[in-house]
Amino acid sequence: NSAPVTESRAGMAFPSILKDTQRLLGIGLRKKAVFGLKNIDVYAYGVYADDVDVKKCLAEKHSVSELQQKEELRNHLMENDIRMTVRLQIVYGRLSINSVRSAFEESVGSRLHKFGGYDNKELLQRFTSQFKDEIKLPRGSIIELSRDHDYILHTTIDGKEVGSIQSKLLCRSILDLYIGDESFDHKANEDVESNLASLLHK
Ligand code: DAO
Ligand code: DAO
Ligand code: DAO
Repeated sequence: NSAPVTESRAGMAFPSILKDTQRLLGIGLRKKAVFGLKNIDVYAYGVYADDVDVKKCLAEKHSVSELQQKEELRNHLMENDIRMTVRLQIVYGRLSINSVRSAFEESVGSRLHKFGGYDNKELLQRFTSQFKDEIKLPRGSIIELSRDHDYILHTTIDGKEVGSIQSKLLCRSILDLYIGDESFDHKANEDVESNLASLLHK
């Protein structure tokens, strides 16, 4: 089945397959409280993983019984060298690059700290330096954060690559925002868990 899947709350449609072999496993919504007043829907996101990599990894490294727990499947996906993409589709059309930078430093920064155990300012700056002032992100813009083999993170905006960085820590931190235990939207975690479980039992 290759029909797009629509995120029901923001009404954004996600292709069910990306880059030929990456399958949509879950959809979520990133909200943000502004001025402590109201929540805005900032972007909808879709999490994809390469079918072949997922199956290979599950078959080679672990027996089914070890990975019966759905939560373990989700962690397994984040921890291993599986090609994955998080596709962000902008809902809030008035984002400034400064607010993107500061949100990034806060959310990604907290994960770098969590997994790296130290402040990784240099890595953070290498990444945020990709965010040039002239970038515009109107509603409907598409940002893809794509983890390739060997933990290379490629960032594209509307299909154009804006940078790539090799860092296992950065890849892990980014994925944690979207499908980690304290992700932006637990709905995405549940989707990913049940879709992985069904792939495993196919
Ligand atoms: O939030 O409105 C929603 C729907 C979320 C469903 C996400 C899971 C879709 C998995 C489909 C795989 C198709 C190949
Ligand atoms: O622009 O002042 C503002 C309010 C919006 C803040 C939203 C911050 C979240 C940004 C993350 C976007 C990543 C593409
Ligand atoms: O929502 O807090 C968050 C995390 C945002 C990560 C988004 C990365 C965006 C990278 C490209 C932006 C280029 C201006």
